[in-house]
Amino acid sequence: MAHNPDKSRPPATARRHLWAVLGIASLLAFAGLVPVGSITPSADAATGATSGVVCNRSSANGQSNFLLTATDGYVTVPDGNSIYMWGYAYGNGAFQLPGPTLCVTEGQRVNITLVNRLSVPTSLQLPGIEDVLADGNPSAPAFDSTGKLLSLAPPIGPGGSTTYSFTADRPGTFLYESGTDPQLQVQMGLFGTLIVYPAAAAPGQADAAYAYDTSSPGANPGDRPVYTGEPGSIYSASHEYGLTLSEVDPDLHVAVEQATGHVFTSADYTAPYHARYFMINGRSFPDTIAPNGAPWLPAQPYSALSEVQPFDPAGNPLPALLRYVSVGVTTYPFHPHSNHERVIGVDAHFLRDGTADLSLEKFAIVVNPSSTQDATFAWTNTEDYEASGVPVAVPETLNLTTGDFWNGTPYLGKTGPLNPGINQKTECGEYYHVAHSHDLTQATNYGASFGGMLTLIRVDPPEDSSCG
Ligand SMILES: [Cu+2]
Repeated sequence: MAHNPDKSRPPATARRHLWAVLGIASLLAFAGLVPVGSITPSADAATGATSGVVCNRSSANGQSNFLLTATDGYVTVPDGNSIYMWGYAYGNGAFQLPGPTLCVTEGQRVNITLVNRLSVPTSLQLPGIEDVLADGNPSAPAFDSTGKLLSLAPPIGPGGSTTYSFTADRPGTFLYESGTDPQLQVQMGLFGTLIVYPAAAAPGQADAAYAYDTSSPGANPGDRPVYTGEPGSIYSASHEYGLTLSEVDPDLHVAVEQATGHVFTSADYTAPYHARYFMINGRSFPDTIAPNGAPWLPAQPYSALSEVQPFDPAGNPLPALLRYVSVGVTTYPFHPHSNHERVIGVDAHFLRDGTADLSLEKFAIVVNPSSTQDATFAWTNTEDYEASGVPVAVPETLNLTTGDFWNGTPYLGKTGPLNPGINQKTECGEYYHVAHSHDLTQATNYGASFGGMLTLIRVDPPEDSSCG
């Protein structure tokens, strides 16, 4: 398969531009903590939030019905490159990466119709979901006449469609992805998240039985558990985030784009596999921290920024929830700076043995391919940053280039005069921790450090809820 490898290389000018944008903030970021200016919010129409899970719901008569279209499009990466992808559109809408997050309630019958607008056969598989029907028949693997596996689910030819039906019989975080030649089609972008919420506490429903502490003045009727009947899985419903980890070999994508006249499969790609881009929610840093629905990322709608306020037993007692999904070909050791995260569930199973709660705090959230993990996170100010400031040396003003990601102060909850010529900074007094793959070759954009599978955790001062 002949293709032009130069097409996948970002221009040098784009790489230099990236460095200019990141500048001093990146250095501070890897020193441990980075204070940044506020990002202009672009409110998500569905939730009103600038980050966090954006649910697609389509529930009627106790069932959830979704339409997905397998199609193609392009995503952008921070070095200026544009990458050909396949992906799932919501309904008849536009291509997006990752596919739309589908939210259903435990016990519901779920029907997902997949329309194939690609030039190759495809299908849908839902790891961990049992008794899936495809157009009313068991969704079984398909083999050719010699017994070779063709597809993990009945393949849908170009222009065709299939409806998958199943009962969401347990809550948790699932993924959906291509079941046909997945080593190629998932790499190309055919993946998304399925969230099953507990029946007892569906989104927006209060459920006193799960209240963290009903005597607490901070008890929030919107708080809910990840897992039915598991108080250890309760989180703040307004602080729920999805982090889908993936990677891209751009040469492979060029080869697929340029293939014409035959069905391109993973067997046709004989060049060495070499991932150059590493993504969270289909974005590479610094795009990962842009808000949901950022207009300059039309095909990559999901932010990977997490937003919390300091833990407070009275005012903010509940942790945030991070739903990790991996669709890569390797294991990603994802490390959030600051406080550890508590892994409470793996592959939509709460971690327990009998009566023993087996959830555990982790330095690195190690997410395996085609696997999910649920982790809770509460930020406690163990270093007393509010009093002592961030432990990085602030450069002299003469040595400082003030860019998009520097707010002029290293202190949480402190605001002050703006640097000369700087407007609309230091709006919230918030600051940011880095969270990234601890395999630092994956925190890169085509080899350039401080990119890729890297995002931020935003900590807002407790007294200013309007910035949360
Ligand atoms: Cu780090």
